[in-house]
Amino acid sequence: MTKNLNTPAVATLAAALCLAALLARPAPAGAVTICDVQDYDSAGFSLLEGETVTVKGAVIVPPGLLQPQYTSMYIQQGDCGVNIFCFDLLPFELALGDSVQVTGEVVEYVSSGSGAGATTEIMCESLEQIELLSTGNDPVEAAALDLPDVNLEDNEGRLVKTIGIVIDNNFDFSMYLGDPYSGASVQVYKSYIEGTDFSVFVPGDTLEITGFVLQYDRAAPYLQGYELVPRYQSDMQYAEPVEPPEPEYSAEARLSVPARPFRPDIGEVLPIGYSAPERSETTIEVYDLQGRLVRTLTEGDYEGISALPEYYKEGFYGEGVRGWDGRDELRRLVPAGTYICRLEVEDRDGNKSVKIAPAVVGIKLN
Ligand SMILES: [Ca+2]
Repeated sequence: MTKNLNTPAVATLAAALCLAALLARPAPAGAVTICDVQDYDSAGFSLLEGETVTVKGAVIVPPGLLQPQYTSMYIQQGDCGVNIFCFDLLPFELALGDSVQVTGEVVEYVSSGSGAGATTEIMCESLEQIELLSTGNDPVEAAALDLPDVNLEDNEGRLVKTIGIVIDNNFDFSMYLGDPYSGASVQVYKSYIEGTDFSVFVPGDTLEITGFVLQYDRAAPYLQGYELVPRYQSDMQYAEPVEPPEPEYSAEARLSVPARPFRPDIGEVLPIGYSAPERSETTIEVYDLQGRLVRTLTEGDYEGISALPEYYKEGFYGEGVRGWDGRDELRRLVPAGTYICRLEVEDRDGNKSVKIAPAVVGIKLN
């Protein structure tokens, strides 16, 4: 029996919802979220480019900090921020955390001269389009990002913070923060007015920098050319050196055995590749198709080979290659045929994982 949705109760609920919608304060025409404004196409441009929208957000870069002669500020809502630009100066001050509502046209600023830019702006036509909704709020907390995750279109206009090492600089306008483990770097750029003094830092300093992400890309598609812009000197703090990242192991063990037959009778050895979580107990065995244990490869015929960098190896037990020479425990050559390699791993928490793969012992075909 199927339920009939056209019951009086459902009809009453729908009517109540309609009434609630009518009673709610109507949203301004064109009301969208800042994340809607920052949603982008394959060229890196806003999907709302050219449209007039109304957004709400909290001030993360107040007017007056970037440009003295215009109103240029950044506001953020959720994980998305955007530049607000007016040619006129705002007649009132705004503080960090103030909540504002802004109406304006979504513009992708690209310099007609250099073709560079692609920072998304909401351009207001009159200052009446900027309305202060509330003041005295807590400032927006900067999102803590790993350095390689800063240079993304998703972060443009947003307040973020990251830790890196000063690796290179033109201390007048910009310096570079690097991540020694991934090789990624981020350009840190000076805010337009007095802002920030990079000359107090030297290469090798580890800094945590808070700032908004600006884009100054030089060619389409506009998905590169990001700069991290600290607003104040206090946005740049000395920090502890970055720890090497935890090696990424899958929680599961992996076993890899070549599918081709190997010829132990002429001295070939089958390389059995495996990996396992750090410091786990690892056993590799070979069985015949009747389920009889043929050989335990607890002692590698090959040395374990780890492709990981040196600093990962400490305490590391379990990625590498074991060789099977096609012999049983008594070192007798096994008959040609199919065998089963079995990897059993028990991690530090006692979780067991078993993987099997076939191995084929071949013979010379006349
Ligand atoms: Ca952009």
